[in-house]
Amino acid sequence: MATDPKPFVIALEEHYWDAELAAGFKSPEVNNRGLRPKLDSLGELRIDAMDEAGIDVQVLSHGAPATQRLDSDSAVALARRVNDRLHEAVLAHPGRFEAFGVLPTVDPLASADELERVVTKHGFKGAMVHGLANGLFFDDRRFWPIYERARALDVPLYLHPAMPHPAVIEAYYKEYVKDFPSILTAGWGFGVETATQAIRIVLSGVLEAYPGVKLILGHMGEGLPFSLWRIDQAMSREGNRTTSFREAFREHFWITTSGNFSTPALLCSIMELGVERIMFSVDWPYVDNVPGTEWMKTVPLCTADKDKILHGNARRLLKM
Ligand code: GRE
Ligand code: ZN
Repeated sequence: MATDPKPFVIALEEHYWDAELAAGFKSPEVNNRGLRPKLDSLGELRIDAMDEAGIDVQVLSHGAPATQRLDSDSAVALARRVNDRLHEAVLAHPGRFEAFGVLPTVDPLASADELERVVTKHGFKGAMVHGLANGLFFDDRRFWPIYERARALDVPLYLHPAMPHPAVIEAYYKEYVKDFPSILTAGWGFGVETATQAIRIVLSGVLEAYPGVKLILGHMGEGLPFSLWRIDQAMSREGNRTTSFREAFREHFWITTSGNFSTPALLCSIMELGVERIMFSVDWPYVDNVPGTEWMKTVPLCTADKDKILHGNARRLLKM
């Protein structure tokens, strides 16, 4: 019996660490799990792990918090160096890597210019921002020039989580951090804060100001597809400004499967957003590649829909 040919696979939440930028990072998760060699690799180790799982292309992005906790003027020059080195890695492995850049969000206008530089000069596919930018949610008006430029360039901004705000850790999580450190990250804290970030962006008016803005959420939309009906219904109740949350979310957001290989969550997301809005990703090296591509073989979708998720939607959104 003929077996299906291996599908072409693009994954777009795949992290690395730049040695200079990451020199100041403290990540118990990376240390405890021995992830550093994988994060450091932009060559053989990484490509072997892609090949083992049948992943053809990784769209590379820096690991959290990337450049979102830099608070001095030197952030602009550092972000440029990080992006230039990433560009070298992409050039060194033709066909295997693409890139999302880092932005020095402490300076929003310089961030807009850096986005334009990496897209037009380096061929980057957009940029990723990680969690709160020095304590500010990304809907803050100071960041709107970044949305304006992303729209002008027609590239997406990927909203990735980072360590939650210290006041949130103190109020919500601290008793559990010692025994369950992942409550702060992939276990819960990351998703709640990033979903909040997305909700605030929809409510802020930035999407009406720049109607073509395209945003990506990882982790199967950080729970928002499951909650979309309820958020939309509640935001439409008397006393709220008139808005269609659901419509705005469906128009501006794409989601990836990074770190969330759940068939029920995928089917819910398809029902809420449509299969065109969902793109395969792993979240390597925080999550292993093989369980991701093996999971996709089991999802109850036709080949045409799987192909959209595995490569077609990414090709269209990222113009690959
Ligand atoms: C992730 O990208 O998923 C991630 C981090 C940092 C810690 C844990 C984690 O970037 O899952
Ligand atoms: Zn990630």
